[in-house]
Amino acid sequence: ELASIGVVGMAVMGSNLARNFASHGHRVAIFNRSYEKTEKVMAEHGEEGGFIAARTPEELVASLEKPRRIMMMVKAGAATDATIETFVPLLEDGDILIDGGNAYYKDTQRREVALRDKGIHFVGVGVSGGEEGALHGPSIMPGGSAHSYEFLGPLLEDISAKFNGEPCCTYIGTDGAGHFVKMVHNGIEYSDMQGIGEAFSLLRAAGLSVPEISDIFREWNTGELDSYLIEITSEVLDQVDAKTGKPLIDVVVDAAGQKGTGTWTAQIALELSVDLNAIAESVFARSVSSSPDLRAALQPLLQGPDQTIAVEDRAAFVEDVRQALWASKVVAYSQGLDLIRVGAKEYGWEIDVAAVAKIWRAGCIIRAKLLDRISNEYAANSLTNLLEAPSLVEDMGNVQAGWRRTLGQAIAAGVPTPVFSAALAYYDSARSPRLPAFLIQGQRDFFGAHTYRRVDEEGTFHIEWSGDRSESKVD
Ligand code: NBP
Repeated sequence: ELASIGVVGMAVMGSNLARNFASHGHRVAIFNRSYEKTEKVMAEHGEEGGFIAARTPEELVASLEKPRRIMMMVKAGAATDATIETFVPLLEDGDILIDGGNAYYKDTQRREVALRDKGIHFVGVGVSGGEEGALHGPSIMPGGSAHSYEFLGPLLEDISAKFNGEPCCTYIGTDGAGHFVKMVHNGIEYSDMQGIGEAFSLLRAAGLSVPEISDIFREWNTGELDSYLIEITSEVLDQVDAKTGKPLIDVVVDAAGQKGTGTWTAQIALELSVDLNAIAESVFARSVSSSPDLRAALQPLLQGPDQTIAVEDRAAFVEDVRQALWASKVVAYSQGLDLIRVGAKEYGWEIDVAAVAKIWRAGCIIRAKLLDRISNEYAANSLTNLLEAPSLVEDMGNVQAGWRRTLGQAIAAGVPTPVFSAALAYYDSARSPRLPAFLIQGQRDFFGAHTYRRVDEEGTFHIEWSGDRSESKVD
């Protein structure tokens, strides 16, 4: 009996996805560059379902139904190109080659074009949810041709996470759209994590103990902030180090790593002129954390307050911090979704933002109660930006006083809050009737004759700054 799908790459993600397909009753052919990993999967999990262990790429291809569906789960970059080179000569017109790795969407666009010329559908698929998600149901963001989704979609929807019975998998758009959306998902993930870190810093600066803060996060997880990342934060905070008896977090080096998707999100935002400052700050926060030379040079020198916050009403302070975290999260999501809107326009993708928010409600790392609300808001209203949603306008209005109080205290105490601060700057910029850009335009016209526009007349204007300072209409 032929297999419905092949999975290439038997490291943790590929083997878990293959097991997920098998546990849903699909026959799966598996292959890994080095056969030992395939053997290990067969030895440990071969009984779980219908696996075909292929020793060679030719064996894998021969074991698949047509049109063939082959999902690569290999290291992003050169490994993906090498795997494509291995399989393409063995494939036929109409076969579907899927890249489920964390590819850069521009690589996906390049690969899609190259394979389209050979009659092969190349489908870049964003997969989120880590190891557990891959095994029990990830959130899946497929790109590629709409035609390929007809053959592939049902299989992917089958193994995806479900939210109220709805699959967390939907066709995103052509070529690199799926990987683009996955990239933005990861950017949002960065800001969610940094925002939680900032809330923690503020609570600790106010003298709360780690177990007390863990309880606060657990409590927050029952309300508007309900999310996977808040939930696991409590668990991380509860962990006691076996060697020292201290909270584990007190012995973990404060240098955050990254693999690139957050950086790509910020880079593309710059490229497409989208204000993504909250997410970008979360990328920079990781950069500064992992700059030991800079920190060692500056930490003993720079002066400022001692990073403690004197709190009279603890409950009120905790509530203010909660509001600051929630508001910053809403801003970061609105920025990420705005990048998707602008990216879609740039690349000609028809991305349904409500559907994207829907498939992020379960399975992925940023799954959160807020996403259900966001998908409903997008479905019910024609929104350019999430912050326009009527119920969010109201709630952001209600929490902004607490958000400002939190930042006032953070700044006075010297506690760094880059995401909370950037998000508030965005909110205030967006609500400003006038931004000081008029002054920048004046300066640009002064030194470079870059011209300016007037509020009361069409056209572009220039002042003879070094002459009689008269205004002329340029066009
Ligand atoms: P890795 O990213 O560690 O990749 C290991 C796999 O790549 C192995 O199967 C390895 O084969 C294969 N490979 C390499 Br390395 N170089 C190769 C080459 N030149 N030709 C063929 N195969 C090659 O595995 P992973 O952590 O399971 O992740 C797989 C993909 O899923 C990655 O793109 C990752 O970014 C993405 N992803 C990961 C997560 C997560 O939570 N880990 C979540 C979402 C997406 P070998 O055994 O022969 O060396």
